[in-house]
Amino acid sequence: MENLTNCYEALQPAVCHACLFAKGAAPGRRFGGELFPLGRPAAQRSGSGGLDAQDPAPQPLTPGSGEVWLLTRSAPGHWTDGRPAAAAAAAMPVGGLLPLFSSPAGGGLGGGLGGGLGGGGSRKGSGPSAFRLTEKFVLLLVFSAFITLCFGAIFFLPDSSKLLSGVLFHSSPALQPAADHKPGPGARAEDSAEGLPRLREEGAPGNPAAALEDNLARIRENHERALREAKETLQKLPEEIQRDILLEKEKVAQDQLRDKDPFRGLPEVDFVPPIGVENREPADEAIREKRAKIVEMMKHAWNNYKRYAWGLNELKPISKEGHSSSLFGNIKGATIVDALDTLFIMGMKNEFQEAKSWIEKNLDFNVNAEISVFEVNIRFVGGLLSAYYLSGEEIFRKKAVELGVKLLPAFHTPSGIPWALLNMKSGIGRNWPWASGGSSILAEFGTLHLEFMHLSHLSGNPIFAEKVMNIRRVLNKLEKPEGLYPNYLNPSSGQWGQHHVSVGGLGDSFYEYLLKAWLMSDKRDLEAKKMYFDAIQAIETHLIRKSSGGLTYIAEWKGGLLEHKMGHLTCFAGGMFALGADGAPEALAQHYLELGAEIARTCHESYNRTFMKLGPEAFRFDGGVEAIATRQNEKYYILRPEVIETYMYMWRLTHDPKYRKWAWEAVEALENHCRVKGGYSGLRDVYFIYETYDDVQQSFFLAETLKYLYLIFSDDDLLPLEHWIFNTEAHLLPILREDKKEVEVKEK
Ligand code: DMJ
Repeated sequence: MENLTNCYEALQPAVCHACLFAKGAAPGRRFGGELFPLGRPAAQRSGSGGLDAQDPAPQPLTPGSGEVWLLTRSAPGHWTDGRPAAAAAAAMPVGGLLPLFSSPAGGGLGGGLGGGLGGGGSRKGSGPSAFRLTEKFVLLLVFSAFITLCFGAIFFLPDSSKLLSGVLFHSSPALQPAADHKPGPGARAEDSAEGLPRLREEGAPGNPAAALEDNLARIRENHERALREAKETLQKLPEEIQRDILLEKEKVAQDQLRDKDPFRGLPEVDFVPPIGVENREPADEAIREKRAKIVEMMKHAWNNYKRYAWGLNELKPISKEGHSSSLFGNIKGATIVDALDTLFIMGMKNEFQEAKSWIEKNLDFNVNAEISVFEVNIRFVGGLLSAYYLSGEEIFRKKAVELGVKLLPAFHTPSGIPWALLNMKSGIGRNWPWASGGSSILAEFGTLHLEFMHLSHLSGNPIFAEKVMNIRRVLNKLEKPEGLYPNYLNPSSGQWGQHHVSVGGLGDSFYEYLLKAWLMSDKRDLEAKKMYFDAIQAIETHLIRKSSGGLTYIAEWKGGLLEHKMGHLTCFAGGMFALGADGAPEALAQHYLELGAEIARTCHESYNRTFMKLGPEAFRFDGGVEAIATRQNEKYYILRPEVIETYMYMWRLTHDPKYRKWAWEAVEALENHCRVKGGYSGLRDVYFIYETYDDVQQSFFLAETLKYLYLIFSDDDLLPLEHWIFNTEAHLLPILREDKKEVEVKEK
């Protein structure tokens, strides 16, 4: 804040003596009721009484603080001390309207206002405070204009970021605007928009100056690129520009036409019975009991949903009514579709049939409301595909393809990178308003691949596969900063937005889908494999760190600077590293398995260090803490699966009993703290000794959390990993074999 201080200093004595600051006020002097000090006590100020933008809201003055006093304004033209204007004016002593004049002789309030304050009445007190009301206002106006100019210069001059980092925050290696957001309870939305410049603790490892230089170079590069593009456009004749626009429009219109009616009906397919769905009881009795307990939990969640929220998206287990999230527009039945495959594999046959007949009669996609393309894809398309592959019931294939077609207009953008939000009736899309310059989100458009490949497979129409392969083409053409994928990509320009990188919210399942695209293709999609291993190598270099207490964590990267925070969402990565280990270059296979184990351990610690033994939404490794949430708004747990998901992969891949032990700890914690009469609820603070419920039973609790728990206490031949891929919502998709087609598409 020093530049503001300087700016203020420059005014002295001409303006500052007639402004908001007063040093050395007489102890105990106050008049006419309460006055409000501006900012922190003088002792905490830096420099010479500078105005600090981060000062808290005005507080009543403590006698003797020698503080700056600011009167509040109750109505235009009326400055009061918090009482009605008239009363305040009547009681107003010397300088009462602007009591902040100090004597040039150094008397300050104590001197300049001394008589007035002491005498408590005369407006015409001694000293320079005896300005007339109008003069005071003129001075105030001049001062405000000057302050506005100072701020204007800082924030609106070109290249203000340099000025800010160089002047305002010159003690910090670099400055990042923080805009970390995530839509929806899938918590792509859970991070909040802070939108303020934020200091980072650490620059590029070891060299903050270099990180700053890098940032500046990047800014320069962006400016130059924009200039180049503008120049190119300017060099074109107006007719050429016109033609380009027309071509662009035509392309989008053609796409729209083509996607409108991609089918004249679904081809017949031969259903190939699924592998590994015979559900044998575990031989070990203790394990059998544990598994039975998890089925009982599923029944509790399902029955309460059925009882209080049937047909609606989710259940509010405390209020015992339905819960609707805007992520699904007005599509209904999220819990029903999300739970289908869990019901199936747990052998809850009647419930599965109930769900199926609800879908036949009620699941309707002709909704005139915006939906999140990502959420609808992973939960609804994924859930329907999975139900089809498990049961062979045609209705699920039909509904999945019907919904897939409805999602196609999201791809009508100049680059083919889909919009985040789509009105399924009008086909109009747009992006989250908070996302960097109108960008689409990596974890959203990067998490369509598996489902869309299967839609093409089951419909015999390549259009879905083309759409997602085009996303990959766009990504592959772009240069990646340090080999990393930024979370934001502008669908119009096809260029990156802000250079924020995360393996948690906004980035997470993009990496997951690269790995799984390769596995799901029966390891034939070598491009996906390369993209995955290149990406995680860059992640390891730039984002993965070890705490002083020996915990490995994945930080977030913002334009070259690290934020030492790991989200609950990021915990899925333990399972991902372990699952991919097998395909890694030989020397690295063991390393990736160990990395998976390390992440699992860290995430377990994040659970273990809470009162509830359930993990917070985000935990930090700075300011003297490790794996602990420090901000109130990061202490919640919304029945998320990621930590248990990682236990599941680690159990399957290592059979280390500690993963079953940790999974059971989670079951006990869920039962002790999240289970209520009306179902299961998320918690607002996992460090607090009493449960404060968020009153939502998330649909992914049934789709993922309970399914992964069930698998941990089942034998490996239930849904073997060599045959099945779990989408990011834990829905099952079979590996697509080249030689042995699971589904034979027949021409009609
Ligand atoms: C789920 O919807 C999916 O796992 C998604 O990929 C991320 N978030 C939620 C659960 O936390």
